[in-house]
Amino acid sequence: MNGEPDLYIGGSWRHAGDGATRDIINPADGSLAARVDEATPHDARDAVTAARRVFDDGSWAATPVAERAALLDRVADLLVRDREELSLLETRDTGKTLAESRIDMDDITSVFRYYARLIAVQADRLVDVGDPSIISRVVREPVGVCVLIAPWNYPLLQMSWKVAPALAAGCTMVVKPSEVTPLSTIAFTRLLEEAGVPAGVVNLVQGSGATLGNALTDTAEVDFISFTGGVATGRTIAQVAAKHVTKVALELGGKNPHLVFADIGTAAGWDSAVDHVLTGVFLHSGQVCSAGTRLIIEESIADDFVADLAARAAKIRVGDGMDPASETGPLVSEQHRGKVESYVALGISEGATLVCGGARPSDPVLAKGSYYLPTIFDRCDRSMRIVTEETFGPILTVERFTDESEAIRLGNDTQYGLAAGVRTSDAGRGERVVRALRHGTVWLNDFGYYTAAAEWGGFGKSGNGRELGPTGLAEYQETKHIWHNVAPQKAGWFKG
Ligand code: TXE
Repeated sequence: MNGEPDLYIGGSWRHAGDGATRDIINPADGSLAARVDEATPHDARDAVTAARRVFDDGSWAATPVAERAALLDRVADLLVRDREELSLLETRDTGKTLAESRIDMDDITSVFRYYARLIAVQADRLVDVGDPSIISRVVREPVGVCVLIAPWNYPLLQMSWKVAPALAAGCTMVVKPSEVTPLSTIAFTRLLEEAGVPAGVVNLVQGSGATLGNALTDTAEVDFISFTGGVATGRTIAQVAAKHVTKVALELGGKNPHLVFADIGTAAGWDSAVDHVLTGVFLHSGQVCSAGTRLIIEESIADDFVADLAARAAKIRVGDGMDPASETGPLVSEQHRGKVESYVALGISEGATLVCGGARPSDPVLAKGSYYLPTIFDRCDRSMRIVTEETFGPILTVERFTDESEAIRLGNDTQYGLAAGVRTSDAGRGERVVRALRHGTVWLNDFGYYTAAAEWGGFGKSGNGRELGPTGLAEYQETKHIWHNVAPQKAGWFKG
């Protein structure tokens, strides 16, 4: 970063093989946030080979779990120490508010602590085969060399969901952050080195996915690819991986419904529902894979609810994430703002009713950044691409229903299935609806929360595999059944 080497391969820091660099832009004002090394495919292949070599020598996988757990705890301690520095980098790189970056860092710390605890207590499973001379047990072993590819919306958070269980399991890995937002991952890799991660266990390359993708994925040296990003890239990675029958886990975003029933009841219930719908979609300017971008609301309350939402949305303070007064920051890049603007134009042309937003902020102070106003489209339906496609921006669409079954049908009528929210004061209805929704996470009378101990991932085109929780560790492990006969006899099948 800024002259220091940024690629970490086989335990050494180095510049890109061809000396290339990339300018990282601060989306809050278009300024240069940092200049970083841009890896070549050759660098990426070196990183994979380094990870392979270290995995194959067996020493890391053979490290006692107590030592690996202690290492994860040391990483967590250093994350606490460097919380502010990492948060500032994350905000400068992504544009998200500093308050959000600090929450990210706390969450990352808890992910490392969680996997330190989980790996320390994970036990082999004994299987009773009904024969006292047979010891049958199922053990867990590291899956091998992992390629971990993260996106730009939660750069270090998404990466930590992969790195922590991979380290806990005893894997080696190549880490590739998004080329748009590599800064926190570079700093984090230095932190891993300081914590004592052995050379070659974690290798870092950054650069364009299109350029490095094949070197990282089209190879038999890799055992597992964990990817978070867009559907198109996920599909490409899965296709390339299939050539080598490489295991793949994909988290590919969502188009997440938030179902609001008329029985939300009291004034407090109403205010809480408005507040959660608002936060669920406009936090981080909608650049959240689980953002509640589709409000699906009971017809009888829709007009009043949308009016309240629009009034609140218009008051959201959009601004530089470094300014404590800002409630949400810019979009991650000019290019991404262009995509969001094209979706707004599409929504208008498709006949949706623009209720608020639909423009850049007029404040001249924000003119140099990639800002966009919270935007609501009412009177939407499933024929509109604005309702079916992930815009990944601050855009809420509103659809209306008249009964519970229609609400469920609309909530499930998506190619994705990452997350959904339900608001009702009727507990029975709440339980019925959450069970009927085909999404990886469903919040009932809440929205957006997660914990390191519970699985995260999607149904449908939101991907496959799970992160976090025990399953998030199992992804990085192979199971092996060991059948040990302590009193061998003849097999006795062939008589000759
Ligand atoms: O993501 P990409 P993009 C969605 C969101 C967004 C869209 C596209 O809708 O508008 O995806 O975003 C690396 N082989 N999400 O284009 O390309 C790339 O370098 C290997 C949802 O920015 O999927 C980066 O590190 N890697 C999402 C990572 O893939 C490749 C979060 C993600 O980039 C590659 C972000 C290749 N061929 C966007 N091509 C979520 N699930 O939360 C690219 N990459």
